[in-house]
Amino acid sequence: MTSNNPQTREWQALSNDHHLAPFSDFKQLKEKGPRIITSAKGVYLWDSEGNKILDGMAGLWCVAIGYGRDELADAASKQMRELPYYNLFFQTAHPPVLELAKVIADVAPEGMNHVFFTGSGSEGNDTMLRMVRHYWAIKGQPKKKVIISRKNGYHGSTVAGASLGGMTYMHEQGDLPIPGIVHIAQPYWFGEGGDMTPNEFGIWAANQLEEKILEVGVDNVGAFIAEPIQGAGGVIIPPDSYWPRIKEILAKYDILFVADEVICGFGRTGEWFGTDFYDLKPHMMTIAKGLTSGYIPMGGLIVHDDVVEVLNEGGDFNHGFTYSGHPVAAAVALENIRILRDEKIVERVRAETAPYLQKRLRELNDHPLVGEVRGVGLLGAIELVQDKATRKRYEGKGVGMICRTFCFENGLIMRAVGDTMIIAPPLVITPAEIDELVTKARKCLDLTLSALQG
Ligand code: PXG
Repeated sequence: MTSNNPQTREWQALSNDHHLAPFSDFKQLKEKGPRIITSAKGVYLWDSEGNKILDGMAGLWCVAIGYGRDELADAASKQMRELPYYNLFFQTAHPPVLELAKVIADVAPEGMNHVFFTGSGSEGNDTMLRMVRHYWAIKGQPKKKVIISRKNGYHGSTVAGASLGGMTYMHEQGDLPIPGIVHIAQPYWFGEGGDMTPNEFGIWAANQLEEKILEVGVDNVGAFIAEPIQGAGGVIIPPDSYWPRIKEILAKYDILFVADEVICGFGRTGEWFGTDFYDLKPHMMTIAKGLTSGYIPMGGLIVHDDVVEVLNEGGDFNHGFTYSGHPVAAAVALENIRILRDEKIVERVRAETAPYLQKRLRELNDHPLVGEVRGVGLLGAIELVQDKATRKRYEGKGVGMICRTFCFENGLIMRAVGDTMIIAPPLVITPAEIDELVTKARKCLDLTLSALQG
């Protein structure tokens, strides 16, 4: 992005000279220069050029209560003055982390009453891997080490997180996955369902779990991890048949089920957790993002009482981070959850804004470029295709990136995962703002189609 604004150019020069950005082509970013986001309020961002942009991605799926809530800033400032830091190692604790653990247990599904805090979702999943293996070792089954995960799932960017994730382009860098992590097919009917109906494909995809358990040997399998709805993989909503069949398989074999709730958690589906939405019964749930609305980094692992009972017999769990349960992050999370509850934001998503967004988004089905619109809660995906009937893509054209660029230029952040456009706006988005989002999305689809034809 070339700019005539000297301030923008100065920041871009700093980026060139000193900054290495996540998930970026460093050289290409130097040539283009990053867009500089300078402020935000509600569902809107402003960049250093003065553009106002509707943030259809809630930052990176995290800003649940919207930008600019003073209450969170005040909670952080108060906690920083009172107790800016203390650790939870060596048998100490502090009030905010204890109060937060209780509040999370209040909103979490039944039996999910204990929380191990981390600094991020990736660290939450690293914690999960070590805790699962520790759990089975305590139970006298130390061979149950293997974690089954899914292709194109996302579980973070640490060594364990990226290994658990099923992103091949991440595995290619750094010899991943690490041993003891295996992947099965994802329930992505639109992309991989072939001639099967969605429900036939859902059963097929779920059965891959059973096949993998039998192939690895149930005595070697510790856990299955999955996002209730894959986020970074492209807002993959499983066919209706998928989760019920997975539940049957999980009930049949003696393994743990870990729900990665980093995106679905804290209201995204219109329920507090994705596991509530699909009525799943996890043993552990990874959380982050919506826990603090992204105002400050924090993640964790919610653990079921049955698992904790076993862990209680295992002596020291030799694991933890300097910033596990950081008091300032805990104070911010407490205030964030207070707002979610007091303002009935999750209820509003369920009753009002999710049905409205889903209805309005589906109007885009009539667009010539659109092969499918799907969504749940405040999650949505729009598949861009050359041929609706056969679900054939525009090969090699980078249609998703073309559309994403038009969105940016027209004041809307909508992400592209390949040729799938995805949205996950702040949970406080209003019906009028949803209208604006859909109007802008349609305009950008039109511009993309014209660019392809021109
Ligand atoms: N699990 C899930 C389901 C996630 O979406 C993580 C774990 C890792 O969380 P941390 O806090 O360590 O980043 C995530 C993170 C994308 C994108 O491209 C998504 C995430 C992170 C970065 C990029 O959509 N999700």
